[in-house]
Amino acid sequence: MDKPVIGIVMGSQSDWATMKHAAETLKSFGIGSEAKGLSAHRQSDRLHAWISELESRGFKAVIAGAGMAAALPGVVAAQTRLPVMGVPMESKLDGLDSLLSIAQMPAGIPVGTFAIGRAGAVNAALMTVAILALSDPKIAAKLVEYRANQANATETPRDE
Ligand code: RP5
Repeated sequence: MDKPVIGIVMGSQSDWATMKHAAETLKSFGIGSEAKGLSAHRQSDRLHAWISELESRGFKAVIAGAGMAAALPGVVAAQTRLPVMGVPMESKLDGLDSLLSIAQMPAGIPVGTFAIGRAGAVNAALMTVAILALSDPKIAAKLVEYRANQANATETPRDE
């Protein structure tokens, strides 16, 4: 596994059950990630310290997951020029609270916002894979292979 190039940050330990799917997806492509639990509300100083070093450490993107009043992805995006993928957690209002908190960013500071829960964590990781694939032919080839395997696996329904 190469050195981490994708940051994965979440607002709580309770988010890891969802966010681990982003880490596992990146790992399946041989892409290293660094996971941190750093709440925008509870650990704002530590969060700032972590974000402020990402670019100089060679990171390429950040996946940020949070629930409820999910400020974290926007707060991360405000402090880095790296692309930020936001993953809404399933939470008190079935995740709609998280989804709207992450998606409704004012113009100027974008957060790419994904589906609620596991699907969002997987797709956020796949989006970062696609970004890395733009400048890495090996990752691009793996992404093509992943898509082909997915298509083959879906064609013949089976018991799981
Ligand atoms: C958010 O509040 C976290 O991202 C989490 O999804 C939610 C609840 O946090 P806990 O009370 O489980 O720590 O900040």
